[in-house]
Amino acid sequence: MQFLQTLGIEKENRGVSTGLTWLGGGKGPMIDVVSPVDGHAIAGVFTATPAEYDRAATAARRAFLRWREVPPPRRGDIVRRIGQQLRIYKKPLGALVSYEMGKSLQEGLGEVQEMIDICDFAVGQSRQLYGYTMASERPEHRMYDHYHPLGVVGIVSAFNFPVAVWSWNAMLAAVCGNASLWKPSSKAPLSAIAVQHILADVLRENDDVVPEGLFSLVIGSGSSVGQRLLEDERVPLVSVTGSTRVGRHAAQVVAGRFGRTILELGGNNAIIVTPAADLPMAVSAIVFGAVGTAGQRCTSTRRVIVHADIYDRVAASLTRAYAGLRIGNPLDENNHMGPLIDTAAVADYQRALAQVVAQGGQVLCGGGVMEGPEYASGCYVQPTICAVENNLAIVQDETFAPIVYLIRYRGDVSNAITLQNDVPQGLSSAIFTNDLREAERFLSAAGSDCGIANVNIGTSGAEIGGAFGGEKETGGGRESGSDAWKGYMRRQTTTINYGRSLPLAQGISFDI
Ligand code: UN1
Repeated sequence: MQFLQTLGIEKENRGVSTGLTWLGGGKGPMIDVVSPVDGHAIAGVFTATPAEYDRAATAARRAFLRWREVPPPRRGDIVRRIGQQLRIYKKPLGALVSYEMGKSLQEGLGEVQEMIDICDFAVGQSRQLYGYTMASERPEHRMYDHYHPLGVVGIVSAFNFPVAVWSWNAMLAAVCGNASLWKPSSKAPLSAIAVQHILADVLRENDDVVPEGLFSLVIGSGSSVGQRLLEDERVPLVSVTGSTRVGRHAAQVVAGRFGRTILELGGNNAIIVTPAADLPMAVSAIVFGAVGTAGQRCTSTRRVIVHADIYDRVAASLTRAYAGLRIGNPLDENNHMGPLIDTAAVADYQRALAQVVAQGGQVLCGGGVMEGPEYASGCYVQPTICAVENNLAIVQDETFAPIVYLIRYRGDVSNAITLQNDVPQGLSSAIFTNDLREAERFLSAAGSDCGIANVNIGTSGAEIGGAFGGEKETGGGRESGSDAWKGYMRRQTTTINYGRSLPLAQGISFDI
């Protein structure tokens, strides 16, 4: 466990930081972080007291007031340095993510790569905070819009992407001139502490431009720290990744004070497989999408909607592929899938499977909890395939586990699209087909209703260059690429009169 030392993780860690200063010397309750990989206690984290939360939020607000005046490309230069630092620490940080929350090492490294990628993206963005220039209807007038920094951005991240989601938000927020205040999941706080340590050199070497508080961290429970953050008038935007239940509460509290939210909530992502699909490709995509991160990505493949003519073939290929999956320590690169986050998640997995059966579905393969010395943490489960109808209550719900539902469709691709859209969530979706008409139908206005719609690619593993997020109960927010940066700024419309008279818009005359 050399990576723990490399990343500055100690037996007991303070859980509040304003950058170079650590607060939280042991007054708040302690979280004992246990690895789902081997059940060992990794380290303890002291959570924030209300007073410590307040100090961090005050520091973040103060940092914003200075940082907003730093020219954006100069801000981008700091983000570039953060990206460099992440390159140096990619391996140990990827390993810690894997050990703390259980995703495979490959995916842990991929998550850190996602951080590096968003840094690069944000550096470029720092020179491109474009607004439009509009044509004024009045003579000798000029009109344009201008994007200004917003303030402190609250970032509530989930255990499944304990570091990447922070970076999508924090790096864009930073180039846009904002400070950020990060509340990571209390199920994966060590990865957040490690990131804060990784930033330290950059902050120290650039303390002439980077104010203390620019990247602040507050670890604590949802009811103490989380609720405080949602209610905090100093935080004009809160970006929340988590369950629909958490997001609905956050949206209401923040809207109650006219704050903004960016919500990235549950998904119930489907892959449609039509008779015109390349089946081996479709099967690979389904397996990665369903078992990657042990089915705990928001974008995990939860439903596979297959044409009746090829249903049996797809079911057989999938079952064969599942039989070859190796489950075990995710740091061992021979394994495909690691554990779930904790034993409560295992109980959810078991409960969901019991409901599948009770509601008339069928478990085709898997369905059990792994036993044996390698699985002593009690968090390892078998990846599972079920045959179901789309309208079962359990299928309409997001279960954060490696359970994939096979659903049959008949006739035209529009029937598959109807099934795919017939769930409350709307994050990611995909179709496997080599038929242009089917693909374009799926992408059309009458097609997928999700924020992400892929052709011949699975539902998970989006690149950072596109806007990430979804519709309906997924919350409607967009993070990461495209023009998601605009969500972190306030738009100002300016009209300038360079003439000698004062014509009114809409031709109104008003003489005094
Ligand atoms: C999430 O699960 O919250 O598209 C994020 C993906 C990753 C991000 C998932 N790039 O699967």
